[in-house]
Amino acid sequence: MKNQKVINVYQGLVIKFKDLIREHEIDHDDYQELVNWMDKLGKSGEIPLFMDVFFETHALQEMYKHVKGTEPTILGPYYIENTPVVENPGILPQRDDEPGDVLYFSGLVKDVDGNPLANTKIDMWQADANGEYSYFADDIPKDNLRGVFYTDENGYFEVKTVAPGNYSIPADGPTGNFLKWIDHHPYRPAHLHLLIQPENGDKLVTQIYFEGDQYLENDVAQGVRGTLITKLEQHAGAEKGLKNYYYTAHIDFELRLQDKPVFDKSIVDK
Ligand code: MBD
Ligand code: FE
Repeated sequence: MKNQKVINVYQGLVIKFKDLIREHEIDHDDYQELVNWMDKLGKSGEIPLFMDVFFETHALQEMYKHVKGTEPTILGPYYIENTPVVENPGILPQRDDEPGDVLYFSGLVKDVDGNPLANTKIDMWQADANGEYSYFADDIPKDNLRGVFYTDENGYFEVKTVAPGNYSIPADGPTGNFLKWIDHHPYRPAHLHLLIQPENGDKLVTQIYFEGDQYLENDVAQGVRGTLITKLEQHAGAEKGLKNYYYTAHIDFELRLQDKPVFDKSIVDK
């Protein structure tokens, strides 16, 4: 695979790096430290994490700066393909004693002209109430809080899950070290991940956030967009036969069917 734009970015990095070395009068010990840190980043498997935290959001903003509809945001490093298909309305796979507050999350999927999009595939994944993702934390069952469902004939879906917890990116590895050095906390606001694939059109990679979250303004990964914030509405549990209160959250999506492909395969020259 040869992608000239990617080559240009790497070449630009080499040039900028030389400038930085000169600007900061880097000596050989400094240089060795840099190499060691990069080596650790690679060996720890955190390169995707580091890239997604610091750069992915900018690539998406560049790509969508001139288009209307729901804004895309970071895919992040924790997406898993082909998780279980669940009913709509349905329940995201979860433990019998899944910790956290029950959340009924619903949405209406339309195109940018307001036409409902039936049979749209929605891939959803999220951290549990403790901020941990299945597949990336020990002792969480496979596919926990991950699933795929399809919108009904009105473009509507509803899925029962739990409210995601505040999320900290791993703080002990090379990415966490780097954040300490630059004096930044490792938190992201609580979020739901969605990958939305309409029958005819391009997919939308996005996330949902909630009003009042203390990290909306200073997300370590800068993934928050105004159109992606909704509200957690609290309800008395009795009406759903629950002992505790529960939440609902709703959001409308406006998908671009032709404006601009999300992944333009034509720029990749195999
Ligand atoms: C996440 O859960 C995430 O959503 C992003 C964007 C980066 C790191 C971890
Ligand atoms: Fe995430």
